[in-house]
Amino acid sequence: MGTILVTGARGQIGSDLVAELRRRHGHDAVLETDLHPLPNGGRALYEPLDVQDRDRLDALVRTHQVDTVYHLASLLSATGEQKPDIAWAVNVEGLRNVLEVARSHGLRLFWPSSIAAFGPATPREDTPQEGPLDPITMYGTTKVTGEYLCRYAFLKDAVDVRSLRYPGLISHATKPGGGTTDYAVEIFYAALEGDSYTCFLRPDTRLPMMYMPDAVRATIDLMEADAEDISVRTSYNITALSFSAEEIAAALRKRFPAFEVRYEPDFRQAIADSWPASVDDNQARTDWGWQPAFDLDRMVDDMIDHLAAKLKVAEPS
Ligand code: NAD
Ligand code: AKB
Repeated sequence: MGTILVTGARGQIGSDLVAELRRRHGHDAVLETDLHPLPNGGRALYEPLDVQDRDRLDALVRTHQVDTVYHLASLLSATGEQKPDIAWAVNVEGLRNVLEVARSHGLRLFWPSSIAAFGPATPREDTPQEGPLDPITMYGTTKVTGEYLCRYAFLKDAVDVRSLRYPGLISHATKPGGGTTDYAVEIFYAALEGDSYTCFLRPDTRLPMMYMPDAVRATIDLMEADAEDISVRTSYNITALSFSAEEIAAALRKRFPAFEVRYEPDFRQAIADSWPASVDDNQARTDWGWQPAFDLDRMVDDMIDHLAAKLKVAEPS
């Protein structure tokens, strides 16, 4: 087996995905890459890599005998609206670099899309696998472009590239990196640290979400599925649960009765309003057996356990 290279490995998903890949395959089987050199040497197998630098990616693939890439480097939806040129350069040109290196070295590739690929013309409930893709953001535009670039690479050059349209992801290891669903993580930190929380979305804003252990398992399951079972070469819808901002606040209030949440919607409200509230992921369930494990209550309890330990605060009763 060759080395697994992960781009954007120090981000919210990468930090959990790398840990799970190393648990399964061994520490030295996974090469982490991200923008900046590590502050201390550490034991990590790590190389700085800007995905806009195709030659360096190619050299790393050769040197480390890479056979699989999880390409996570990206700007997210909120940052993408503030820096649209960089979002296009990193998300689209970066993906083109990775696809070209995957083609020339025969690599297997995972690349994530997002619910941000959808837009106002899409049915908001049970958004179908094959619905219209009409994003209103630069981030969503890069995701739709990316989906079609992946399918093109598969059809034209037989690149084995697989993809999931992740919903908003909730995790405790690494804070989220500038998205519209970040509130659903920030709200846990506020509750555990004894603060109130000011939410940048309206209380009734309902979005599809997933707990990180489910997302990591879905990602690896998709990559391990038999090629003949993969019928979607743009990107698979997947989801686990949908909740509104006031529903997650209420779930937290069961454990922190004094927890206060205020609502001050900002520019991210329009982004959230253009996304699905729930997603139909039957194609993923049928093709490769996708099944989430965490519902809202189980996720909230697990997040609280882990964050209490991380922040060294007492768990609520
Ligand atoms: P993140 O922002 O937490 O991490 C992204 C990482 O990419 C960061 O560590 C950053 O340093 C790195 N990066 C940025 N520019 C780079 C460049 N030019 N070269 C190399 N690295 C660069 O993002 P994430 O949440 O881990 O998301 C990973 C992928 O999953 C992205 O494609 C994102 O669009 C997608 N996704 C995430 C979510 C979510 O809720 N987290 C939902 C849907 C899709
Ligand atoms: C974001 O909010 O930008 C991401 C996503 C759903 O793609 N979490």
